[in-house]
Amino acid sequence: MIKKFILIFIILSCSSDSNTKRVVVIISNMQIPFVWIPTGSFKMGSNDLMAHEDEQPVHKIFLDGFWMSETPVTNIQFAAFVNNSGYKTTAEYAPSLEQIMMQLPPGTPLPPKEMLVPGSLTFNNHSIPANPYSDVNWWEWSVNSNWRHPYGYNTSIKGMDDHPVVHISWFDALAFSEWANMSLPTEAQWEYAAKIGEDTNFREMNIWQGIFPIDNLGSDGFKKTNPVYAYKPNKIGLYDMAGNIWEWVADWYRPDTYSMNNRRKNPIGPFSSHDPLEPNVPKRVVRGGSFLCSDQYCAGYRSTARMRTSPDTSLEHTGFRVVMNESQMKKYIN
Ligand SMILES: [Ca+2]
Repeated sequence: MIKKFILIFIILSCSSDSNTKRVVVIISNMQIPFVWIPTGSFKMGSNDLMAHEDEQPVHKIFLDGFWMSETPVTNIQFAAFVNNSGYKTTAEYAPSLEQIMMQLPPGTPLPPKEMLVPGSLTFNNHSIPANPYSDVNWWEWSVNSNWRHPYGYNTSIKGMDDHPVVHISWFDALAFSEWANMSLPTEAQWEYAAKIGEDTNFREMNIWQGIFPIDNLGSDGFKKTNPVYAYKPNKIGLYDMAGNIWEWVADWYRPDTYSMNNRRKNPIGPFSSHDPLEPNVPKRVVRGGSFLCSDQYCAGYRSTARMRTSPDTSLEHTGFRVVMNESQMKKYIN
């Protein structure tokens, strides 16, 4: 598997003041920088005023050290994967009627034919302010939108090599990570990396300013995604752990995950999903918030905030990053 790659392992930096270890792995002539997240423990979840019930109870977790990609996977990195493997993303296939109906409550009328074509979900500006109890839907089915064409077939990612890849389903993220002999972070790994590096620059991130979802003021410099090195890293050297895009993690979503047994060390999450709001739809967790998160609405950029999405859903604000344990990294060294 690994032999198909051109492998080079470079240690770029090892800063004595921050103890940050950073390496760059090259796969198929594409670079992925990684940061070492040291073995340790942390308190997962939050009792803050803004915390939701699914962020509780706060509980102590022990994690073995791991390598985490310094940034979300970018367009140029994902392109290397696609060019090497011929992989087609979920959004590039027409969904079957069966796939759609599986996710809808029994008795739902058949969807119109225009739904059964390749496409993805894009954000649609609205004229009605949102609140957590509103049923305003700001997502629309965008025919022929996918990671190469984020807003329909006539749009492209030209000039966006260093933006995070989006319109990525959980299956797409998993396919990339398996191709590269890497993994998706567990939810615990993701939160640990976010908290251990939680920084003084908390407000320096790409989220939504203005009334959501009406006025996207872009006063942080970006109305959509940002290049992954546009903002400062957190204290451990990771970029975009808050804002920019939601990031898939490996775990199934359940609101009561933190009350489950066997969460003391290296937890991998529940074995199945349950979302009380959509019990027919299995969902995986996404973390980190996106350029669509506002202070008034989701505040999903908080390091403990949890969101969930069906694994075959792709959206213009969702991508991923990857991790490796020590043995996975050793395969690149040897
Ligand atoms: Ca913004």
